[in-house]
Amino acid sequence: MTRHHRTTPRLARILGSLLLVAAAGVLTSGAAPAPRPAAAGALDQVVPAPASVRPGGSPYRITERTGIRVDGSREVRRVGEYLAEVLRPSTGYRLPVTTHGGGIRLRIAEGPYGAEGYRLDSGPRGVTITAGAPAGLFHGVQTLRQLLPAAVERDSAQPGPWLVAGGTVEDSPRYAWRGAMLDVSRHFFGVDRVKRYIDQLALYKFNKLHLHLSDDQGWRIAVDSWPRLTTYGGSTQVGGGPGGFYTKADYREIVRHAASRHLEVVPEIDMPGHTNAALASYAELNCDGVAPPLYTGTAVGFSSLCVDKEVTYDFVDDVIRELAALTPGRYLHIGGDEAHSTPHEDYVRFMDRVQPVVAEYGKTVIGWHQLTGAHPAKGALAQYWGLDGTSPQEKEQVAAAARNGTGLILSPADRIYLDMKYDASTPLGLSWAGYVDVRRSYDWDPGAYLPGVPASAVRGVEAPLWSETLETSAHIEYMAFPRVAGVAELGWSPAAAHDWDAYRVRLAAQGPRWEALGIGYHRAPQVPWPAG
Ligand code: TNX
Repeated sequence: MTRHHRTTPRLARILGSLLLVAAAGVLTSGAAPAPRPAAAGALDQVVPAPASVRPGGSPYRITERTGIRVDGSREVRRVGEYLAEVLRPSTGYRLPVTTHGGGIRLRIAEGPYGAEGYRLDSGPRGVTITAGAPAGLFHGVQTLRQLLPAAVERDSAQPGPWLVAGGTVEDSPRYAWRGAMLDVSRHFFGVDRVKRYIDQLALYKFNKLHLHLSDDQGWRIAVDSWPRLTTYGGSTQVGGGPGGFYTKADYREIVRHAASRHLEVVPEIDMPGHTNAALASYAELNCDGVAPPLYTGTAVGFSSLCVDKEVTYDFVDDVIRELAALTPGRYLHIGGDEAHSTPHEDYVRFMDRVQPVVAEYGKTVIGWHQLTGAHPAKGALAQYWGLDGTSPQEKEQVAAAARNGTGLILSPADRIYLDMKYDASTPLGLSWAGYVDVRRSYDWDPGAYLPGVPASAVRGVEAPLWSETLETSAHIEYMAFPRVAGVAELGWSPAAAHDWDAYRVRLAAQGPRWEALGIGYHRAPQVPWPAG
């Protein structure tokens, strides 16, 4: 891994000012600026691109006298503490979080911010982030991080100087749903690995973490009323390793950590297909009463819950009740994809019975887009994972549901499946949806993607990361970075900001940040990364 050269503080100060002068001369629209070393982040180098940026005025300099001022509320103070935790190790400053004084200020106020927007004002006297709610302050803090030099992300003292370019950012998201999905079933990822990914997603203003908690290869969440789901059904994974599962305490810890990063956890129990781990754990769930063996391969579409048996619905009720009780968020994902061994009429009957159970426990249904072939419940969301080559009939089925009120989350497999290989030389991942290079993952418009879908039906985007070939955090990061940043921009930035040539330059400036954070990203040749 490359590290930055250490410059003397004085030289760095001069270099920093020169860069700021250069940055101030760059307009936010028009021709892409030439790549330059990303020492200090300029106002126009943020990912995802803010809705509006007005560079100008002198920078603010964080010093040993800087404090972080918050208003009274606990949630605002938490955002302040989070910012302090980011800044303290690299700056070496105390950065007290207090309700008086100056420097960096986080304030809640009425204004045009919405649930997640913010305004950031930076000048010689300080930086103020204003928002209507703590989530907006948190997203503003992510912008502030990118306005500081990449070395701010290191976990040991760095020379600085810590300049924040002068100007104003006014920002709010295009979509309310900006998700990432992690498949913890095919290979199990423990609590610390999930937290690490959450922290990385927070950098780019994601607000949903969808966990794929069950599949043929493993059941990963404790259900007290059906204990063998985890003790047996969670005991292996793809390739035959030991697997694993989350206790309820583990899961609460993930939910708590995600909430501290303003992400909502969306749990998925996939059904009626993708259920071999459950069927192997309880013989009575099988139509023939015989439990199949555990499965450690990577085929799909061979398992189904028994739609005709009452015990199936007792099981589903128990699972949904216990999972809903663990879920402060609004949504519960019931899968519904690739139910190839469930006859269509059975699939429809099953979904007709199961969706009301989700509502009964106070949650809103999400299903993979095959749910639109049944009767999506009122208010349900469908997650589209088709590709360019998906048949017009299937696309129209989804579009008709959207016109009928079903909201859509877009996860096109040949665009933002992060488990697809970048190209033929990618050592990890799959390629059933083709190769997905960085440009392909970024260069499409969610608002105009599916024909016949009203723009208002599109709730946002979500990048799934299926884990058939992925076992470690390093694997997750190599596949997610840099593409996940592009998904963040599709979800957050206004359509008018979309421009591959400008984006690839902004993206390149993230490389040194990822190096500072220890994220082993793919140095895709389409991006002009600064020399490492
Ligand atoms: C399709 S996408 C699947 C998953 C696989 C994935 C691999 C979806 C809803 N089903 O079961 O893991 O492809 O890319």
